[in-house]
Amino acid sequence: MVGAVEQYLIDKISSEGTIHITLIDPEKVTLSQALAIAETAKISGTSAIMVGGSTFISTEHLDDVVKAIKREINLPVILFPNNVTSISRYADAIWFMSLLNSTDPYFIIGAQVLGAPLIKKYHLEPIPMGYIIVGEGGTAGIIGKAIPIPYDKPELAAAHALAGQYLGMRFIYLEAGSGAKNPVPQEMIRVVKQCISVPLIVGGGIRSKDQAVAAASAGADIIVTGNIVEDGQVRNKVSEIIEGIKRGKSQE
Ligand code: 1GP
Repeated sequence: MVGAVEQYLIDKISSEGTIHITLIDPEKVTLSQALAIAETAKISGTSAIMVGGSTFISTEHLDDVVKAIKREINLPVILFPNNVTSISRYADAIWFMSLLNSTDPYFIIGAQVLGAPLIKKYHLEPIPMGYIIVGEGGTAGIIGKAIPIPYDKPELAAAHALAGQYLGMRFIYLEAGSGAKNPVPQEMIRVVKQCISVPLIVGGGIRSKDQAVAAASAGADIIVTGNIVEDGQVRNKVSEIIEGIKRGKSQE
């Protein structure tokens, strides 16, 4: 069943074309920094806040970050978990994600089995998503024991994405890894997008308006940026990226 947050994302994508989501890694920010990022990102036109990181996190700090964001801004907060410890009862929804190209069954179905009862107990909205690590893969690739799909093998990314869709996942995420030197190339986005009919999320290493516009025009429905909001230039950067995406779409 499609829940309220998922419906909100779908409606936004159909009315605006590509949308932007801001990722906050609770491990990298204090409470007040998280709040400042979320507020400025909202003003800049971001559509939702994702909270999560690739490594270790105290659930207490995660809860505090999510609560603070929820108190201050009225955007959906979606958890982006790396493990069962990344579940906060205070969020609105959670990407219920499987790392499709992991070599470890724990990241494909194990953590999900452990987390599912907690998600039910907390009344979090699960949004089924197939997660595919590409290119360098970064920390997420190492932690998730993935075999990252090389950028020159877009057809392999498309096969993974289609398999995810056929398994019932309602979003597909192409992840280059946070801070990746090179974001997902246009060709890979294009080939994957042509193959699937569910919304495509693209993230990792997107730092400039041009990179965001390139991803949007290749077919990304959702663009996620994280790192750029942690360096104190959130307003300029996020506004620039969102304006670029919108302008790019209106010129198509
Ligand atoms: C990481 O895709 C996200 O999971 C965002 O990456 O931090 O490089 O923007 P950046």
